[in-house]
Amino acid sequence: NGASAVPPQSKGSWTSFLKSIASFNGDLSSITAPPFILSTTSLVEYSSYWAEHPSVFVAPASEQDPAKRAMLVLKWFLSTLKQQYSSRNEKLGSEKKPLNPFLGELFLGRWEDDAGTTQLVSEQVSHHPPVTGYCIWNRKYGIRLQGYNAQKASFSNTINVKVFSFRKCYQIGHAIFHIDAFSEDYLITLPSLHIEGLITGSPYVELNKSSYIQSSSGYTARIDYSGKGWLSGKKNSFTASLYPEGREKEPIYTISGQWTGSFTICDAKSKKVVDNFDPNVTKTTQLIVAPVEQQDEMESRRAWQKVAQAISKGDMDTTSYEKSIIENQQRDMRKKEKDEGREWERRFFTRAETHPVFDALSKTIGESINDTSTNGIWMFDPEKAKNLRPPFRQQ
Ligand code: HCR
Repeated sequence: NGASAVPPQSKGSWTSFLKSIASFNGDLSSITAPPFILSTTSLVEYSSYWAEHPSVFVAPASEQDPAKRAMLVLKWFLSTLKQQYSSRNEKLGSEKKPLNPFLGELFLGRWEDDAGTTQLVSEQVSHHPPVTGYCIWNRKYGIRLQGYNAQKASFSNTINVKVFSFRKCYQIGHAIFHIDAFSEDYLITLPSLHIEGLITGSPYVELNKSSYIQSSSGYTARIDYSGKGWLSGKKNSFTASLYPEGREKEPIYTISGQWTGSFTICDAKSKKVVDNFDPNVTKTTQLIVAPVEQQDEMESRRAWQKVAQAISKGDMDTTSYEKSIIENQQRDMRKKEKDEGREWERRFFTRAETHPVFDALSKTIGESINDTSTNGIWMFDPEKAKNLRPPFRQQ
């Protein structure tokens, strides 16, 4: 309705913020934003959105039929979208600017529910450019998701009140979903997104274009996103289809609906509904994170504790003071590493020369690895995960 969510005292700083992003191309973290739009959560925590429904995450492992299994992987992927892209609006009223993780920042946790224990390791593997690596696994079901991502933002150059948007925030990176029992891999590409609602101070994410899931068992899933469905007129609409690789015209399953609402999965031939999902009905499982006092110094909530407290109080002086302590420490560490001719040793990830799984699956869907935008190819190293502290040790 055009009503502004910008608090009266922040009107001026919001306008300068919009101006600075309009004339800017690149890394969002370097822009100063007014306090009302700052989040107390670091981007390294966002990896947890992948598995907030652990039972949906592990379901493919129990399906014997390869086509149905690929459909269940697609269903799980679609089930994560609301958490990934709209849960923050629901909780906080709008998208906020997340804390920009420092190199080596960690976010560790686990989910305990009907699916058993599902574990999460998320690590900031690069600061310039910002890249987050993650691995989520459930030993009982032999399921593992690993990936890393960076964002590349570009902005429209003119502030045109009607169409101003923080455009084309491409997500660079990918995820690999692995099922032990069938030695199967699924390459998942990420949808590109843009931010709407900036003018009124209530930014939110819209997904656009398409994303894919390619399986090593020979199935391709394609998901097409549209802001308002051209058939239903509803926001956050999408259509998806699952087909044998190279035979897009012969779908086995078709899916349509809203990623923030319900969607139905149909058998493409009989048109019968075979499954459905509603993120508003299926409860999420709460992630268990160690109390801050027991966390490692590099763990996100411990490291950012004072900054987060200051942001919550709206105390900008303390926010910048506490932030600069972290930044200075980081600068000193980088200098020391440079002087000693070494690089920061990532706690759980290792830089690789090639990515055989990606290379094997990416051709059909026209993806290529962009290792300069992500400061390398990042692989989770299970050996390093043996060092997880007791409650999080590999199960
Ligand atoms: C774009 C975004 C930061 C990146 C976030 C990512 C891509 C991170 C990886 C997760 O798996 C998926 C994911 C979900 C988020 O929706 C996405 C964020 C949405 C907004 C945020 C911007 C940097 C926020 C800008 C807000 C400013 C303009 C006030």
